[in-house]
Amino acid sequence: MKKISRFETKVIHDGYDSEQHYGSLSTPLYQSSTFTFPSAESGEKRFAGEEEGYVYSRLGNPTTSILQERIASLEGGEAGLAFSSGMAAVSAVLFSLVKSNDHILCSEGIYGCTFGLLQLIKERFNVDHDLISMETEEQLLQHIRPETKVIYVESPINPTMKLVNLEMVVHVAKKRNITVVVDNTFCSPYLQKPLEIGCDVVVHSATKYLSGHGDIIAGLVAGRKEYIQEVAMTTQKDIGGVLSPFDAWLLLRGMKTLAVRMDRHCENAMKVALQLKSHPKVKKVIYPGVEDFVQKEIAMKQMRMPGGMISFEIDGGKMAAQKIMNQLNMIKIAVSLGDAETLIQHPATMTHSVVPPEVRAKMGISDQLLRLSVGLEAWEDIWEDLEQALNNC
Ligand code: LCS
Repeated sequence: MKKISRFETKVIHDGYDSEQHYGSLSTPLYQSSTFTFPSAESGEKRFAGEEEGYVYSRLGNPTTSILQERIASLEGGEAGLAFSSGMAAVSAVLFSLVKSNDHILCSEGIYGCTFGLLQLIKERFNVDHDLISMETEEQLLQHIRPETKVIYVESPINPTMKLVNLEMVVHVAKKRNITVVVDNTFCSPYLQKPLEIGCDVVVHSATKYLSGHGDIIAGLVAGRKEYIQEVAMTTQKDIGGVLSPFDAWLLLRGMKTLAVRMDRHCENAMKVALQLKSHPKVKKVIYPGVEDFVQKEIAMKQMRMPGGMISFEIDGGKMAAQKIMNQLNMIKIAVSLGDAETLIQHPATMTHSVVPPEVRAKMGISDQLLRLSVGLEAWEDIWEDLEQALNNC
């Protein structure tokens, strides 16, 4: 097949050739835990890596392989790997890159469970970390130690929507042989491609925009072939957080509409953000698409569009935030994001409740911050629901 270069086409076709599967238009689902060998000798060779072929679905599965090839192609990586959750992906990547006494430099603001994982590996395995805002090269250099092995970045950061200048991070890391890992969950490869900027590894909670339908928990990783193979045969194989073939199949199905969904998420979010900004009860709207977004230049440089996530603050602390959530009708109160349904959550008591209050404050997560995952409904319906909730509080 002729090599395809446009994202909207790649997301539907890459990694799959129907002619090799009896012409099946839909990706076949190989719902099998194990694979038979034609002979004992063949089994021996497959275990020794001397013969191509599947062995056991924790080590590889044909449906999952299609998904892995697709995410690699979309992110501009050489290879991809699928996991049973975003956290399985994040932990497998970190465990593959650090050992005791190493150090991780991390963006100040990360998903609550990633924060929890960093605490765990510090306490149990003596891998230290620092959370820093990563605003300047000087600040990064001040915190890099001889034992720093990884710079771990979320951009946009969950839930504060702060950005990290990926080009700047790569510039600093490359000279020092430090691996740059980017959690690209909030953007998806349609909006941002960290590997093309020079970052080394991309991780995803594919539970979110990539799946898009709120029906699976999944993680994906993309990067260089040699590195991905090493993770596949070490921290994935031996810890075991692989994606089930059925969930790989659902994810492939969901991903086909990624580009059209992201266009609509972004369009809706822009309109809702502008309305929120003009409402007297809203103190602050944090959305990379609005004119007064402080890191507008970085957004324009590294993101195709501003995304579907908005954070906003109202007056009155936790009580006021909860009151607004309880007033909503169509918009659902739920964690997760990137689904067709608009979701609202309160980071201080939900996704980031495991982060100590003083660290939350430093990250910019106040008790009156609300996070909105703008869905695919008519934007007027999303806004009317928010407006009536704000007016009635
Ligand atoms: N990375 C980011 C940026 C996330 O937002 C999440 C989950 C993960 C990794 C972990 O992925 P999972 O294992 O859940 O697939 N974020 C969530 C959130 O903001 N609300 O609910 C889950």
